Formats: sequence, C-alpha cells, structure tokens
Amino acid sequence: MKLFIVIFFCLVYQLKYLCNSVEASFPSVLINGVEHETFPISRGDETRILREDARIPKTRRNKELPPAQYTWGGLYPRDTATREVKSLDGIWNFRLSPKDDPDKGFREEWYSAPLASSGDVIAMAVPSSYNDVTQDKDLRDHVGWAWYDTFFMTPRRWLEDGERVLVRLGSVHYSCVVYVNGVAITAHEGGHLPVLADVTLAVKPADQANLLTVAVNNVLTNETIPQGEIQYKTDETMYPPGYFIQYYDFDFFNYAGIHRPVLLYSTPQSYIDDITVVTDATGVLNFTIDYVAAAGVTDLSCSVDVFDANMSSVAHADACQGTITISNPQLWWPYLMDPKPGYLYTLRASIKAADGSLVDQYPIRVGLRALSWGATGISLNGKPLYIRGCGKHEDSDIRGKGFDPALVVKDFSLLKWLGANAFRTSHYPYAEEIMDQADAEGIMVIDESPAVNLRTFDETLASRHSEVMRELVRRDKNRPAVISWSLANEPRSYQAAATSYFAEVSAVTKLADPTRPVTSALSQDFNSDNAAPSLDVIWVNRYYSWYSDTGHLELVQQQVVTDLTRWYNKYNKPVGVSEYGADAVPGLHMDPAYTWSEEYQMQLFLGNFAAFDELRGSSVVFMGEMFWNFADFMTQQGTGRAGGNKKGVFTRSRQPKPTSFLVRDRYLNLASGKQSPQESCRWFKSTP
Ligand code: GCB
Repeated sequence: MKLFIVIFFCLVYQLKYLCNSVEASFPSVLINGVEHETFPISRGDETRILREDARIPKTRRNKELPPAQYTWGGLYPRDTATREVKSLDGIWNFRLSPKDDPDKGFREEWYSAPLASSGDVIAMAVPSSYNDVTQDKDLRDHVGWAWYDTFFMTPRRWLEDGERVLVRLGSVHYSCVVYVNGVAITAHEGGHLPVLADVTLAVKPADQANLLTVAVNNVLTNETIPQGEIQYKTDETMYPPGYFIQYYDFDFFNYAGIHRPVLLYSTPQSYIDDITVVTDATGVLNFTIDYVAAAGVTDLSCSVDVFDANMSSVAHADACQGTITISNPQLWWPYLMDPKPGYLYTLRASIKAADGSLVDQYPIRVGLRALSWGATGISLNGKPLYIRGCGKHEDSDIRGKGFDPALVVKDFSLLKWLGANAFRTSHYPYAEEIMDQADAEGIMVIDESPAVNLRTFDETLASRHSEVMRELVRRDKNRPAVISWSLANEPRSYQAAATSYFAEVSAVTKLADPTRPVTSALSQDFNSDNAAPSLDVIWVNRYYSWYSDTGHLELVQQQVVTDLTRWYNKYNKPVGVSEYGADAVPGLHMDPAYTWSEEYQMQLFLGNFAAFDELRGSSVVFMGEMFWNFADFMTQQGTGRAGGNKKGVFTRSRQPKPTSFLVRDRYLNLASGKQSPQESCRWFKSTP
C-alpha cells in the first residue's frame, strides 16, 4: 500500500493570501510527491488573461492575483455518505465590462459587493453561453470581460462538521477569476474543463449569504488554446479610434460564459482526491486511490467495493492500490456490438480512520474492457473495431454551448437512431454529463482537446497544450467510452516546428495515459504534415468535391481512396476519415445535384461511402468513417456561412435532413456485417 500524503500547501497559501496579498512568486505544489507547476494563469504576470497586447489595458495587478493553487478540477461532485452537493445553477446577475474599458470591473472592484450595487445588471442563465440570450448585438459579439454574480448559503452542518467547502464550475470559457465574498479564490485558463475553488476559508457563518462572483474573459490570442488574435484597425479614416476585433479562424462561434453546471459541495478534510482504474477483458481491474490527508492525520486506510448494475456487491479489497478480479465479468461493449452495450459496474472507494470509521467515500462507474491498437487496427475485447461515427459540437439555439440535459438525451437518441457507435468531441472536451452518457450508452468517444486550428508552434504553447492534455486525461481517464485522445484538429502541421511540438504533446499525453492511442484530425497533405509521426493512429479531414473540385462529385471516390492509401503506405498505421461533408440548406432541392442542396449532400456522402468500402476491401488498414457534422451549428459571420455551418445531417433543432436516412441505412447495415452496406441506397445514385 502506498500512502500519498499531500502537504496542505494550497490551504496554507490561501490563508496567507487572505491575511495579506502576495507578490507574484508562485512556488510549485507537491501533489502525491510530484512537483506540479502552480496555476498556469499565475506564471509571474497577469498577461495570460489579456495578453501582451499593450492596447488592451492591464486587467489585474500581480498583487491581486489569486493564490497559487494547483487544480485539475477535482472529481465530479457527487452526493455520497460523506459528501453533499448543492446546485447553484439558475438565473444570476450579469454585466459586461465595456469593450473599450475592460479594466473597469477590476478597477472599480465589482467583486467586492453585489454587481447590482455598482450599476445596471441583466438576468443571465447559468449554465448557458451569454451571447444569444438577448436581442443585444453588443452582448452577442462581446470581446473582453463579463461579470456574473449570485448568492449562496452554506449548509450549517458542513460548517459545524468542519467540512471542506468547494465550488466547481464545469466549464467557463475562456478564462475566469472566481471570487467569494470579495476575495479572489482561484482562476482558471481554458474553457471546456472544470474549475475548482476551495472556498472553505472564504465562506461566512451559515446564517449569512455568500457572494459568488465570476469574471469571465473570452479573449483568444496566439498563446491561448484555441488560438486567436486581437486585431486593431488603425486606419482612423475608416475605423473609430481604438477599434479592434477578435479574429479567430476556427469554424464555430466563440461562445462564452459559464457553460456547465456550478456546484457547491462538501468533502471531509481528509478526502479522496483521485481514482485511477485500468481494466482488461478478463475481469481484472487495477485501481489506485489517491487521497489527501488533513494536516496531522495519519493512519488512513483505503478499501474498494465493486457493485454490478443491480448494485449487488461483486468484489471487495482493502488497499489503496491493487488488483481485483471480477468473476463472470460482464464486459463493456459499444452500441450494436453486444445486446447489452455500455455495461457499467460501480467502484466505490472509501478511506477510513485507524478506528475503522468512514472518512470519505466516492463512487465511479467502471466498464470492463481491453483496448488495443497497432498495425492491424484498433480492437476492443479482442474484436476489431470499425468506427461508424461523426463529429459533433456542443451547440444549440439560445443556449450556445450551455449544457442542456434535454439536448443530451436527444443527441444520444439520434446517434443510436443513426446506428453510430462513436463520435469525436470536436473541437474541445465535452461536458462530463455527456461523457457519462457515452459510457452508459456504449457510444465510443475520441476525446479531443480544444487545440483547434493551431497556427503556430512554440514552447510556450506546447506547455499550455500539455497542461490541457493532463487536465483532460485526468478528468476522463476512467471512462470506458474514451478510446483515443485527440491532441488537435487541423493544426497547420506543415510547419517544421510542428514536428517537435507534436512529439512533446504526444509524449506528455502518453505519459499521462499509456492505455489509449493518441491521435489528431489532420488536414495537411500526407507529404507535408509533421504531426503524424507522433501519433498512434491517423485520422484525416477530407472535403473532396466541396472545398476542392467543388461540384465534381464524380471525383470523390477516386480522390478519397488515393489520399488515404498514400497516408497508409507512408506510415503503416491505421487510417480513417474523421471529417467529410457538404453544406445543405434544409429544404433546398436541386436535381441534378448542385452545391448547397440536400441532393448534393446526399451524393457526396454516397461517393464517400463507395470510397470507404473500396478502402475496406483493400490492403489499407481503414479503421472508420466519421461524417461532418451531426447537426448544423453556429459559426462567426462570414460570406461562406448561411446562418452558421449547414453540414449537419440534422438541422440545428435536430430534425432530419435526407442524408441522415442514408447514414442510418449504411450504419445499421455495417453494424450487421453487410459487405456492401451502401447497396440499399443504389436507387438514389442517379448521378454521375
Ligand atoms: C473542417 C473543420 C471543421 C469545419 C469544417 C467545415 O475541416 O475541422 O471545424 O467546420 O471543416 O465545415 O468547413
């Protein structure tokens, strides 16, 4: 048994901060004996939120920085015998900092009292993107700081029992500072991953309301992931003084705000910090429980109980680290690979005091499965996998990227209706609640980082990117649905610097999790790309007859086959198509097929289907097909987008376009093992 004791560094540091502000000197934090860099936002200056660009006023002074606090977001807050969760979701107060005075909220200390006392506020839904909930163009297109606040009460028993009190925000895009009762508790850079604030020392007695303030910034620069750029329009004959825009070249709207649930929760002072599980297909389950012991506490011990889906106990072990064997294991299988896909056990970890009393308890869902990959492809539980999937977005009307459980249920219902067995979290990590559903429904996930359309490659970005990968892996490492880590989407990997960049980020990811292949969705030519050598399997995005040879549907099959064969021959690694597609305006019909019509989208899919079948019948190890996109989604305004990207096989409100029926026909045929799955669509192949 390995006892992991953490020096209660964060707490001590926090205490110091509460007594007096700390000048910027941010030591590293010892966690489980490993030295971690302190909070990335606090690397000695404040510029990681609104970066070097001198035209944007500095927003925070070093002395105002929150205390150094290493956070990976923590285990998802759950009610257990020893923990309690309260939702803080609802309607909060909200105000924008003026675009031309981003510093205002910090200068006027809007966090020190309710926002409503320092000016006008509007109602804001949490979780939701703020952009589309009003009729205000300035709110939709805002660039800079936005301020949220609400009140919460701390349950009396948490305080009486001396519990830790934490606030966890599932995702705040892009960066945020979290205040409780006017004190900056933590800050986080990077949307799509959780933000954890230990507010134990900041909360008031139980009969007094606490003010929770969150300052959110959506500015993207060359050092953020994803990248963007603040561009100044300096010709004052054409633009007002100081005019700037947020430039970004990825193809989805840069929605911002508090995107996922905000939960207040308690844990005991000694608590389970992390659980790691690695399984195989014979019922063997290796586990590690990492806990943090409160100052002065020794002699804690761990135990593990495993329950089947009916919550009957199937195994027990008294150890913090070890191996359990489950007899008659029910394996985790993807949808349509087994009559009972997505079978999950519950592993309940406990830590106990020397007298045997329970200190903390935390359950995770576990799927028993073995994943392997190599020159012959990817297999699960010894059976070869063929990926029938799509790229998606977290995107919907009004909410933008805000979490919505009804939408999650609808999307999984549609994925299964299509016969899909996988999706890629294009182009950022999705909500944990979505990932839970993927585990439970048996839908495999290629788990992608927010590194979309990387434009430059240097050491600063590589270390930010590596940090994001570590946070992502730590959040999702126990999920049976996750079959691969995707480092990036469409990096400009023709640049020479991409070689060492991808080698580094790939190595960091493999170190964090050696049990899954590392990949990326590539868009460069097979000859110019420099990322593939560092990847285990190769996915490429290809838009033949859409972005190249537009209108020439007759070329799709040949071009896809030639291209994928070249990648395979060069690297001898499994290859697949992670994106292909065409925009289709719902209701636009043109026969013979013409770009933007529903017929064109259908024909383009049929051309790709034919190519995939040819590849499957060839010597190429072709591991799967993923169309773009599941549903129409919002983008920034542009002449190439009509009310957003229309490449969905469903509309944005999740209604079917005709192509969805072609996909359903093919995917269900593929799942049942038909060799020519597209044959049933033959009547539609009128052209060419
Ligand atoms: C791509 C990108 C995706 C875009 C898509 C398109 O290659 O990966 O983000 O939305 O093309 O529709 O242009």
